[in-house]
Amino acid sequence: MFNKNSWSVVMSKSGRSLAIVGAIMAASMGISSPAQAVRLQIIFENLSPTGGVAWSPLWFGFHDGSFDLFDPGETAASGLEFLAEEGGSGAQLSADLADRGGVVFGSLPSSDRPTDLFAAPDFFPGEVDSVTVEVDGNLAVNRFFSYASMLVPSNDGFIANNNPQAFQLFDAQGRFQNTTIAIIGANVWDGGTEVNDEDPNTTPGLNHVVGAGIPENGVITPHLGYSTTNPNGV
Ligand SMILES: [Ca+2]
Ligand SMILES: [Ca+2]
Ligand SMILES: [Ca+2]
Repeated sequence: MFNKNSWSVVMSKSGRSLAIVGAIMAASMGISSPAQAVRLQIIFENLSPTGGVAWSPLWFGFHDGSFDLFDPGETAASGLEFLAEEGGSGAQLSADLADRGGVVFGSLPSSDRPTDLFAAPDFFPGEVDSVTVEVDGNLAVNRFFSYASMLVPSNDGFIANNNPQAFQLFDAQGRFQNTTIAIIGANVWDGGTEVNDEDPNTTPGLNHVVGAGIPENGVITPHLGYSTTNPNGV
């Protein structure tokens, strides 16, 4: 179980601009000609310090640059809302991407390890796992990479790329671009869909009940970090 003092390390205001909480890397494992299938390894590492935050399985997808996961100041779409509130595999995001013609999408869970704080496919501090995917569609069209993951524990905290064209893993000719994405505390968003009461019953990673939580009816904003005055005392 987390305690308040330990898992506020990364999200404290003083640390938000400094702490690197995660990194995603994509490396080519087997390149053929640009028009053919490419095998990639996607690596997700939680760089939070001991006692820091965890992350739900990493959702990822490839698309033509038009698949925009969210906009700050706007209401979260249902697929992102579910991921931000419940974690999970991002199945609805994958379905949405498939509808838009994306060629590869999936979820990277973390392995069970003796050091895990509880049984979950979440990335606890220091954990690194990878998945191998084959991108066998039109690389020049499906060349942009997007990701999303829930902040654990939280009501509706998440990380994801706001700019759908921020990460171009293949250039216009389909040639692979080695990519590392560093994510810091200031890059964490609040989904605006659930009040941050940080009650264990509404907070995945604690004593969570799926679907529980107080509707926030808000918009996506930068996450301000864990509350230091919340009477529920996560
Ligand atoms: Ca694990
Ligand atoms: Ca956007
Ligand atoms: Ca919220």
